[in-house]
Amino acid sequence: MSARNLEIANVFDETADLLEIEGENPFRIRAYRNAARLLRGLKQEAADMLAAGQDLAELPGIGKDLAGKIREVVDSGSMELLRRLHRELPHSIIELLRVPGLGPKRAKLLHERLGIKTLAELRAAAEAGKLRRLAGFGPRTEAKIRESTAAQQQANPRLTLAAATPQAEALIAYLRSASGVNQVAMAGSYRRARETVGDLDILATSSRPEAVIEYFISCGAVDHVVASGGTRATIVLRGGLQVDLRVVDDASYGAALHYFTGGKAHNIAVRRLGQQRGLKINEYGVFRGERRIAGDTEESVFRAVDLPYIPPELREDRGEIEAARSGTLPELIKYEDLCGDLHCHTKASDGHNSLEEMAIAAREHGLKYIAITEHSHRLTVARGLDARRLGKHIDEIDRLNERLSEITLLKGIEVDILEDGRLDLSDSTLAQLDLVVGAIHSHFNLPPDRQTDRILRAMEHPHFSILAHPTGRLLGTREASPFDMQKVMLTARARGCFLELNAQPDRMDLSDVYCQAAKGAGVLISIGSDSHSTTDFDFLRFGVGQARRGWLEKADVLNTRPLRELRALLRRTM
Ligand code: DGT
Ligand code: CA
Ligand code: CA
Repeated sequence: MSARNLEIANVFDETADLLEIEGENPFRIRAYRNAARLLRGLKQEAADMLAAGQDLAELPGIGKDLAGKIREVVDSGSMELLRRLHRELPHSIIELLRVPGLGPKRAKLLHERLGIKTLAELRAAAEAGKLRRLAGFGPRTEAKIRESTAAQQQANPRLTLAAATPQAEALIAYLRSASGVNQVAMAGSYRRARETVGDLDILATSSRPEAVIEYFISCGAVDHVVASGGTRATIVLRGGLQVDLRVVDDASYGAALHYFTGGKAHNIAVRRLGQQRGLKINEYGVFRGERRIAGDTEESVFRAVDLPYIPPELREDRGEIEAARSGTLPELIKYEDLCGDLHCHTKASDGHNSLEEMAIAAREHGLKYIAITEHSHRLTVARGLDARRLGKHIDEIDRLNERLSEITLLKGIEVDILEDGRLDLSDSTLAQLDLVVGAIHSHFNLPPDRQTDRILRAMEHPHFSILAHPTGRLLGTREASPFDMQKVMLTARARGCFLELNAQPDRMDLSDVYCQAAKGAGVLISIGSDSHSTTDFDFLRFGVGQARRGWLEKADVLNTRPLRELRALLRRTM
């Protein structure tokens, strides 16, 4: 399927906006806007007109140049000019354009005068009353922007992967039981294991798509149907999560799965490889002229452009295509590679279960060891342990270890990193433990230099093993603390310390990009559930998903090591 008029119009409008921010010639900008308007009103699909051999340059206001651009979008789904603009302008500026009342002119002004590049900066400036001072803004406009940025932050809250998972799994199970359905798969950001999802994208194959769509939209969990047609539907579930379903033939399954898995940038790059080989790639298959030469499986799509299979988590156009081409794709870590979990809590601090309950749950999750890491006493809200209570807890762990089989409890602590980089317990107290997990729970917004020094100083302690949830971000609530991550990684590497990938759904901290950077810096990652109850070990799977997005292999992750090897690595920090 080629791009529809509406899609082409959107590409043109966005191009016009970005050209305007760049200060392009107004005539050229207007030409794109006029063409977009024309396309929206056109009775016939431009793609069909092209297929019928019509010359689009005959349309009013469409010259040869624009006709060529329309053809480019029809064929490739995108336009080189727009890609160039995207490369040149920061992504956040492009987001600013979507704020009601903020056209390209104003966005440009904000950027030039106030240095505003992101929605967050815009919101802050509006709240601080800085906008009204700009020519053409005034208090009314400022108030409007303040409202719409606040609303925008709430309007489409992205769901954490963990929050979307039960709904996704239930829908997949529901669709599998539809009559006439052959294959069903999740696509989109969910399949790529992004830490949050905007909506769910499901793909099904059937020779009777209408029946499948009908069945889908009558699912009990549906709040309302946004749109539904012969082969596609969009619904909103009770609770607000939107879901797109597409139904295709089995012969198109691989191509459609690839297309709807995305990410967009990856798709564009793969399509371009196809073009270089004279192939057209879309959600129906890989075509040479009219003939479909591949598309029943994803492997066949990749093979058509001379690539090996690329796992979904890597499909972000962050180097995976080059790596695939040169045969250097990572062999990504799998859940089964995990041997243990080095971050969990019990009732002794703010967890909900006993030591023994946690140990048994961990064993049931296939783990061979867990580290018990209660909070330290500074964190009074979490009933943190002082040296005396920690001593008693250690004794209890020793006793339990004697009784339990096939699971080992390691003695740890999640010690607070104080504002000046000291730790909340003395070195001699920490020396009794198997590992020390250090964490920041206060003063998240120190100036970056001081925050960096604080973390480096904490890591210099003789018994510091793992930096927990390094950036302190909470998805949708708290930004990452600004500090010099590169320095922290280099120090961790020099000290033999580790960084955590905290798998709590709203933390997922480190991010995928930082995981990849840690790997590059030669620092091992500890995937920790930060469990506060027996079911929280389920979060580890999302941690593994994030690690895969960060290109991590088994060898890059600390807790894939069998206990003996782990102890040897930890001793270097203790
Ligand atoms: P999300 O929903 O914001 O978490 O992110 P995605 O990646 O799931 O994005 P979504 O739901 O808009 O689209 C799912 C996939 O479908 C996307 O990753 C690539 C593909 N796709 C959607 N719209 C377009 C499009 O206009 N052009 C191209 N090339 N691909 C698209
Ligand atoms: Ca999606
Ligand atoms: Ca979608």
